[in-house]
Amino acid sequence: MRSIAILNGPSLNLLGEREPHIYGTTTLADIEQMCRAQAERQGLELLFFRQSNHEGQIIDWIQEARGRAGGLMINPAGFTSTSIAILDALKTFSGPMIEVHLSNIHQRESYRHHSYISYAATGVIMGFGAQGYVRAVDALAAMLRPAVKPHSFGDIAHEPIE
Ligand code: DHK
Repeated sequence: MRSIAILNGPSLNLLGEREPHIYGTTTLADIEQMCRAQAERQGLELLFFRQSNHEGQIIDWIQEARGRAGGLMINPAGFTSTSIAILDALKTFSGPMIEVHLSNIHQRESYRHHSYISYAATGVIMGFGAQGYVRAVDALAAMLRPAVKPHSFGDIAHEPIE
């Protein structure tokens, strides 16, 4: 399935005004536009881009993504270090999954260093600000690309170099 879903956790609706020295000045609406543009460039359908301050709502959306989206991106925000419930929901999603953080959580307070989400995530992108979301779209696109069988197209680029 060449489709992805993107979820955002608590207080990310305030991006742009919330601690801009840490999270930058790009708003969540800007990030959504960046992700939509990148998904289109990558030939991916962006099923939904959503944000909630409520743990149960995020879990419901993860369950909605099951069977509909091929890949998932999540910035769990403050739920990163607390939510076994979100981890359990993510474990029911079988496709590639990228955990994104705007900031480098390992440079910050020690209580932010542990991520329950990482137990389920295929990979983690952190510290690149809004660009991290765009790079995560690229990573999902690469993982959702149909595998190319070497030499199957008779394409010179696939010929072995002797
Ligand atoms: C966002 C938050 O809201 C924090 O709770 C996390 C994450 C870091 C981010 O960098 O995107 O600790």
